Amino acid sequence: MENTLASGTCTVALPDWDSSRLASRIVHLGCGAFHRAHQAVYLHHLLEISDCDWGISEVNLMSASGQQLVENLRKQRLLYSVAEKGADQIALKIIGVVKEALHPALDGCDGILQAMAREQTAIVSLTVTEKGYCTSAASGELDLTHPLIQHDLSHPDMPKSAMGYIVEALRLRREQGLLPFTVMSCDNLRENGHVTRAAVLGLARQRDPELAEWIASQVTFPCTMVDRIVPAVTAETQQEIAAMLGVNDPCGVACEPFRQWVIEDNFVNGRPDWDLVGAQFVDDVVPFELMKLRMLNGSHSFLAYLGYLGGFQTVAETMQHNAYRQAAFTLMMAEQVPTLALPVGIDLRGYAEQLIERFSNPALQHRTWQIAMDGSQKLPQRLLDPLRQHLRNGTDYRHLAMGIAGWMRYVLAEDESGNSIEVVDPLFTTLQAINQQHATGEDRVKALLSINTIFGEDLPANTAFVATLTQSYLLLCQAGARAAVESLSYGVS
Ligand code: NAI
Ligand code: CS2
Repeated sequence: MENTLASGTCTVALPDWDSSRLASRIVHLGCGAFHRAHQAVYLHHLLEISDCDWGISEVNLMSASGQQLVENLRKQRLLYSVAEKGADQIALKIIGVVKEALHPALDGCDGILQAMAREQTAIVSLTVTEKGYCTSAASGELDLTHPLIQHDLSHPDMPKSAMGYIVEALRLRREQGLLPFTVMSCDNLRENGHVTRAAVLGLARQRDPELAEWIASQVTFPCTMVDRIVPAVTAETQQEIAAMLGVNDPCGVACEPFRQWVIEDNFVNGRPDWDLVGAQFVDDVVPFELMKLRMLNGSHSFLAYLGYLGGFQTVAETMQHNAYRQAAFTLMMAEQVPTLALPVGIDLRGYAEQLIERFSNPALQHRTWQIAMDGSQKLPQRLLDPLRQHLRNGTDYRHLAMGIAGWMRYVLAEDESGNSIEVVDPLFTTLQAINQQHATGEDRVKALLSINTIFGEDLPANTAFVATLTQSYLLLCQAGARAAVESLSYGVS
């Protein structure tokens, strides 16, 4: 990377510090596209304007592609590029915050646990996707039957799950008399800090109640709201970055220019001053999280299922269709906003209008298929929590019902032209069994509603909801996604 950058065609500056300035004070689990374009970018900007020495030890716990990324980072002096793509402008940055990159297949469990248990490690942050917490999506409680958790209970010093690594690293720190670290989730879960705490304590209690007590009293788990649309990297993205850099960067990512980070200011062992570069520290993140999960992610999932079924490849393409754009806005304003309670001064209409514009960014190529992934982990916080509020209040929820119907039709794994859909979901086996027994009609809706880790016990028992959902589902199957979205025609203008 070094040489070609020097002779390259772009005006991109390399960071004017090298990794010797950095101490690895943050261990980040889940060095995926989002982390590289969000938390790492905030820290990069902080290093640009201050003499802070916070660096990141990047860890991927899973997959061959995660290992490949770690190997590639090492090959390019731990530098990589981020392309911020607006509708008609691109800004490219070379990010210089990574101090080391680790993977269990390269460094062993020990290498990773040692990094987490080093005295200087003050924060362990996570973007391990919703499923990485091994919890039930409906209740947020640790799933003790989860295969990774079962493994970690029988091999506690050689963990596989993110939760197992955190518990074992905290045990080592306690044994060595070190301060604990803060555990900071940056995943799209409701009350992500509370979910992480419940999962970590759930596992620790099974291992050693005294350790669990120490964690409960010493470790903090701040909630965060994180936002930046970062599509999965494609060959096209890589070519585009290579054309700007004059060199291939297999670790490069592309994202939108917008970024937001709201953080509960509750750290036990210090933290960077991220607020100097645009992050917001608050006492209570939950209202911001709910706003983002329901308005942004809720409408993203709605657009993903119904957009994919309607034949649209990307969110931006879907947004060009008037009925979808109108439906996304009405979903936000008429069905999500009434379920929120934000501090005074937050302009939710302005937020919704900005989301419509962000979703319409043609430069992003954010695939509906990508957002549709892992729906069993996403529906509760995006569509089902607000729906419950409407059921309690007796208010209208037809867009939410159509979004859920969209998921039910999508996981049938066959599109409207009879082509197969590659459904990616940790509950795929359960979904497949339902597809085989109940491919159509009312029975299918009932069978899917009986997955209680998604829908709980209350929703399948609510006859009014089941009737509305079934009606939406049948309409969607008979008329197709585009007509079903058009049928939601009342709008907020
Ligand atoms: P990605 O697929 O690029 O990266 C996922 C990361 O999670 C990889 O490092 C992978 O090794 C790790 N991972 C996956 N399953 C795991 C498991 N069971 N245990 C431990 N690690 C696991 O995805 P990306 O785009 O980085 O998104 C990750 C998460 O970040 C999302 O699920 C979401 O919660 C959050 N996020 C993503 C945004 C985006 O636009 N991409 C924006 C806001 C939040
Ligand atoms: C998306 C999110 O993939 C998805 O499910 O809804 O990753 C979305 O892009 C981010 O939350 C934006 O901050």
